[in-house]
Parts: sequence; structure tokens; C-alpha cells
Amino acid sequence: MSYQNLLFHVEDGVGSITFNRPKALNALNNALLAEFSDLLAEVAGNEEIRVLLLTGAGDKAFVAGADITELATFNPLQGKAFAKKGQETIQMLQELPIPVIAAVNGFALGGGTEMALAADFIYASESANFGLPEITLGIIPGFGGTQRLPRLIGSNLAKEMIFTGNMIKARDALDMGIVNRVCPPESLMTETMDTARKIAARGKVSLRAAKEAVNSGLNADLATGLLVELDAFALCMASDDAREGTSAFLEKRQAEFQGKLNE
Ligand code: CO8
Repeated sequence: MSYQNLLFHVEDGVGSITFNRPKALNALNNALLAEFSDLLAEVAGNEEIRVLLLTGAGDKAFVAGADITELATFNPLQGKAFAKKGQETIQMLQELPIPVIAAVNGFALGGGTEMALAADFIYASESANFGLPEITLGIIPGFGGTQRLPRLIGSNLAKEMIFTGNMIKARDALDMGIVNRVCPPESLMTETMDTARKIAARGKVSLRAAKEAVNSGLNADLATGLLVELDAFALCMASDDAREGTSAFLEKRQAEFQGKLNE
């Protein structure tokens, strides 16, 4: 399938999606969101892809938010439909059965920060800026920001960001726990790809089980989370990957995971 607002390629088991509307700083409009949800379905169905990487085209922005030109034309019902489409698509991203890394290369504002928050973790360029400036437009974050940000950094820091609309520099985002690593702009993609390749070499069944266990557990009490972990662990024990991983250790060789979900 070909896309007007996205670039996509696969290398070494890593799928890379680039938001590609650089003239509008990669802002999210209806057309882009529709393409993104189609592409996520394609990625989920492609056995070859073990890790997904997201970034923005150009050197200025990851995603500068929802497209304000389009947003300004919406009546309340159109606004609700757009917010619903954004929430559903971003939820699809969060639930993708493979690890997702956001490489934030510039502005990640509003829907851009909300998109990055649905990745499993974020690497950022030193020049990146995060923020939820919706309040300055007289609206609120509508792509999950009021829910995912407080879960990640706690409600008080999240409320300060949401109420002020302030931009946060990459180093501050690192201190707050929004991003895992800050890189010089020129090495962001290399460092992100290095981590993506390392993860892609792990077993696909166990990666999927680990992601599901963490995500489900975050929305449950500890006892329920531990039950989820038990089931996920048992699933791994039934996999070719577990047989290969344990045999490789005992035979003192590198494991070669096939990345199949055939159990
Ligand atoms: N939407 C549409 N166009 C945009 C956007 C955007 N979000 N951001 C930038 N652009 C466009 C600019 O209009 C400009 O276009 P043109 O060259 O045709 O004038 C071009 O991109 C370059 O932008 P600037 O000239 O403004 O570049 P600067 O370097 O001066 O500033 C900023 C960069 C700081 C990123 C600035 O562009 C900015 O503040 N952008 C808006 C950021 C923002 O407020 N984002 C939040 C949007 S709201 C949102 O995301 C809500 C999500 C939930 C929606 C729920 C559904 C209802």
C-alpha cells in the first residue's frame, strides 16, 4: 500500500514509520490518521517486523500536534469524531504486539507528545521539545494526554504541563521520566536503531508477552498484575523461543530466535 503522509521501510526486522508532512511540521490531520491506522494494521500482520520505530520528517518536528487548520473548522461533533479517531489509532499503537520506540527529533506538541507517550519508550534529540499546549488554544489534550501523562510522571507534574501548556526541553523530559535517552541530533537515529536491532534479536513471543504483562499490569492491582504475569510466563514456556533460549545458554552459544508466533 502507498501512503501520502507517511514514509515506511523495513530493515533488519525493524519497521520505521516517518510522519511526513514537513511543511505543517508533520501535524496530524484526518488523512494522516487514517493512513497511520491502516499502516499499523499492516505492521501488526507482518511477521518479519519485530520492532517499530516512529519519527518525523525533516529536522524540526516529530509531530507539532493535531492540524490546527483542520481543527479550527470542526463543529463539536466533528471534533469528537476526530478525537475518537485519534484516540483509537493511538491506542492501536500502544497495543501493537511488538515493541515501539519513538525517536523524537524536534517538536512533539499536543497530539505529537500524546503519540510519543503511546510508544513503549522514547529517545529524544537534544533539540526536541515536548508539551501539551492545547490549553493555549482553549481546548484540552484529546488524544490520551490527560490519561497517559499522569500515569507516566504522576498527576502533579502532568497537571502543571497541561494547565500551563509549557514546552519542556529534552533534558527536562529526561529528568521527569518522559524520555529514556537524549542524543545529539546527528546520532538520534543511529542510537535508536541500535536499540531497536538489539530488541529485534530477542524472541518475538517473549517480547509480546512482556509488553502485554507490563501494559495490563499497569491498569490493575498488583495481585491481578501478578496473575497476568503468570499466564504470560506460561505462554513463553510453550514457545520455540524459550526452548532455543534455554538450550543456547546450556550449549554456551548465542540464541537464534526465529521470531515466529507458531505456538
Ligand atoms: N497544525 C497545522 N499547522 C502547523 C502546526 C499544527 N499543529 N504547527 C505548525 N504548523 C505550520 C505553521 O502554520 C507553519 O505553516 P506556514 O509555513 O504555512 O505558515 C509551519 O507549520 C511552520 O510553523 P511555524 O512557522 O509556526 O514554525 P516556528 O518554528 O515559528 O514554530 C512551533 C514552531 C512552536 C511548533 C509552532 O508551529 C507551534 O506552536 N505550532 C502549534 C503547536 C500546537 O499548538 N500543537 C497542539 C495542537 S492541538 C492538538 O494537538 C490537540 C490534540 C488532541 C485533538 C483532539 C481532537 C479535537
